[in-house]
Amino acid sequence: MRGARRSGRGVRALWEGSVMTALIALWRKAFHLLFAALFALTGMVSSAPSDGQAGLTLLREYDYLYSDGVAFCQGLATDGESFYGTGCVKYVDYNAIVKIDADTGAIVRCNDLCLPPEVLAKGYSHLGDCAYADGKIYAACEAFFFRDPAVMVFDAETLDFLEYHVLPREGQGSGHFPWLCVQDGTIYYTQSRDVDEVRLLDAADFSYKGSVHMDRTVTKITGGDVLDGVLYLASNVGGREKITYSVDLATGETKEAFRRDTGNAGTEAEGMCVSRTDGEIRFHYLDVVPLARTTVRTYASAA
Ligand SMILES: [Ca+2]
Repeated sequence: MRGARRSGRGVRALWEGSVMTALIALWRKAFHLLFAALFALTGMVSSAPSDGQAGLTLLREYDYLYSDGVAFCQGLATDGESFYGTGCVKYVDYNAIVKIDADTGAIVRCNDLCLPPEVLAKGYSHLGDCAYADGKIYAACEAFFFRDPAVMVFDAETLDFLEYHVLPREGQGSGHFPWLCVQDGTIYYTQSRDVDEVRLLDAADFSYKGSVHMDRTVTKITGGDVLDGVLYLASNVGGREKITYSVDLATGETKEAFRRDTGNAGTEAEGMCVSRTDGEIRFHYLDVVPLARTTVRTYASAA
């Protein structure tokens, strides 16, 4: 009897889930047409972005209208072959994870409403920057009132939700948890504003490993990734030019590494990731003009 009740609920949840997915698909089509018409009428709102001023050369950009780009307006990760993106719309409990062909920019898979109802019920609403490691996507996630921020884990192939882990109390700080990255079994993260330390988790059991003190304070940090012992932090301080900081993880020395002209003063710098393929180092950034477009920009580094 109990089993029958459970399966009845399961069928209803499945039906409700497919109705929601169909509604989102319809919404997406309608808004795609609307935005395409709008941009055709008004032309591009951005001037062409130029190269990073200190050692970044723009190689490629993939541009998406809001109807598609909302699904990855927060986080960006790569395994070398694909990009992975995370997105959310606060207050309406919309959240998503996508997989993008890195060679073409085509969205090959999208999991709308990727957080299960029991996780949403705990107040988790804001997916931030994400990272790829060992076939999984890890994403920073904040809850209402910044209580108990958690790492959400997804299968990188299916994009299905796997599990979540609340940050240990001593590593929660202000509760702001905008981004994370994973490198050699360690999860790195910071809070968003007035950042003067990098916090570390053990990726195996999500226990707190301590922090690296930075020798200067930076702010509005929305993404980060580690390369060769250096943590790169994307900042969303206003204006069309966006700063990337570097933090030497051995000494805490923090410097401005790059400035990028995004071509639009309304751009928000969101998630980022760094990749190395055949010795070629690439910096990838997610630039979002709210309610308009999401752009993935790839740069070569002279460093
Ligand atoms: Ca990332």
